[in-house]
Amino acid sequence: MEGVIPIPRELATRYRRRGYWEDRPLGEVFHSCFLRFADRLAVVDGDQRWSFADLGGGVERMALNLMDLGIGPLDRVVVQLPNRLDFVLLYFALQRLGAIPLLALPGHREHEIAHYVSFVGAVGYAAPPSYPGFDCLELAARMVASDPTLRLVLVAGAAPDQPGCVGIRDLLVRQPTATIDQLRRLEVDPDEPCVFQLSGGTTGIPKVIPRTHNDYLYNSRLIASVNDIREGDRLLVSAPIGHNFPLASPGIQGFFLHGGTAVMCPSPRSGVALPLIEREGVTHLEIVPAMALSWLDDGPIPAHRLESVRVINSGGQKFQRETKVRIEAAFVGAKVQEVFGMAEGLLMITRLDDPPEIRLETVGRPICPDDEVKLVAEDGGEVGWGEVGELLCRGPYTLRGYYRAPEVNCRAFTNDGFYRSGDLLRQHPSGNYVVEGRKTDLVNRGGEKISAEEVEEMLLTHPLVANVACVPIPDRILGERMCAFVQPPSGSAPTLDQLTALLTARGLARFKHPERLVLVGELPLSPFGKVQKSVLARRAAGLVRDSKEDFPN
Ligand code: J2J
Repeated sequence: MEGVIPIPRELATRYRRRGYWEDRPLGEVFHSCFLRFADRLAVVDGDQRWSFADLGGGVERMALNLMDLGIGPLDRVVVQLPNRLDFVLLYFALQRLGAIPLLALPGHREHEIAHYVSFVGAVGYAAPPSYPGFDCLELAARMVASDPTLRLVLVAGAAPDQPGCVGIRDLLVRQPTATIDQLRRLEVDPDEPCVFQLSGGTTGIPKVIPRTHNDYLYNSRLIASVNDIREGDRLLVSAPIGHNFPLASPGIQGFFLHGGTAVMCPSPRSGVALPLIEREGVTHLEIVPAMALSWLDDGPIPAHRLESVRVINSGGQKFQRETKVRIEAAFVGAKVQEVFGMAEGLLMITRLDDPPEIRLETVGRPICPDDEVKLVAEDGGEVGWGEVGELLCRGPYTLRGYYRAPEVNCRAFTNDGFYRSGDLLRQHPSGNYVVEGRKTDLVNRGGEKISAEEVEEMLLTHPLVANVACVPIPDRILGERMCAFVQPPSGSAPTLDQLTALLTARGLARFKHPERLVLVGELPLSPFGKVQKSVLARRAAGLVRDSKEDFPN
């Protein structure tokens, strides 16, 4: 596909020879899975309980109806659905067709959605009628009117009377005219992208990550194989389902490959998640540290019967050892298994049989023997054993370039195709890795990455902002929030509310808004005239300590 950089032939041959790449489209593999585990429970969503037979039937019917609507291989559909059964049905139906879902987040707003729709040339947009404070259908109507490529709006629940709108559930009841034979004859190339993930990138709006059928299936198969998934196991899907972690690492893909059940959790809050774990006998959690911290904060976790939980996968953000110990004490019998992952590909994970100290202190090690990992210094040379360096990686499920982003790719990849992660790691004496920090200019808010540059660009358009630099400010629960250091023009200064109003009017996702404003006469500059963000980050950290400020969650 134009705009996608393939893995070079020699490496591809090696990955095939070693059996990593199966050359089967994802839709076909999961179709077999649904048949194989037909009588097991696949999805729990509130009162709805779907077996794999139900799911397989639903996915097939939906795929046929989408075919009637003209969706086929390589068509892009921007999917912005919550953690509900509709997502699962639509995702696997699109896979069956070889179409490419771009997985947006429920928190995204017009700025992000409109960009992704036009950037990838989407033919469809799937969303609920609205999210709090955001009318998805109104945006859809405007996008359909202005974008000749976008022609289909797939709405969770019943279809409203609006041009181009179809209810996702209607696709289960309509009688399709396309046939299963036609579906089977669709040519889906497993080297093509099966999904577009979004980067936690640092340059402007997050970049689009093409993951191929071959690499994405391998990703899920391999990480599921070290996740102790047994017959009857159940995964709580509590982070936004489109994220690489709950979708594929191992996520619902990894669980379905083993006939396990996905329990849809509509909110990560303890009041929702803990009763659901108890009711459904959940065995595996996938959480970001902020979730663990807020559950511990909310009160006595042992008030719930949670002994069904065996594995707590945590990723997305640095997880303090002490919090791991506290969460293991609250979930008696469960082990924290840390995942260091990225939508770009590489996965490291601690092994459940690693000695406890190693499991608690490190983020694990890569999952594939052909994951090539280097830690490098500023000059590009590898650092000595045990020293901190930037993580570079390539391998059978790591991208070689962002979609249609040649300039960014020149910076984000080495000439020999290693992805520069921006993460600073060191190797632990055990051989596992430890995360020490990052080089990149982003804020990690409860696992959600926010590009400082994207927000700064927008803030600079405010008349009361002469210059601005956004940096992380530490937060007890979320890890980090965004703090904007603003240099106003002489004589007047903006308030945080005024800046928030601008960002809201520009349609920027709410989770990206700075939550703290510091006015400065001048931003600190390096001798080369670059804003010294490290100085500002230290000041921001100092502000928290001085005021003992505790942000509301
Ligand atoms: C510290 N930082 C971490 C960890 C990711 C599984 C788990 C997480 C993600 C994810 C994912 C970290 N400790 N354990 O896709 O499949 C930070 C690093 C990394 C960035 C990637 C998965 N685990 N990180 O978080 O694409 O900085 O993926 O480069 O959202 O999160 O972010 P993202």
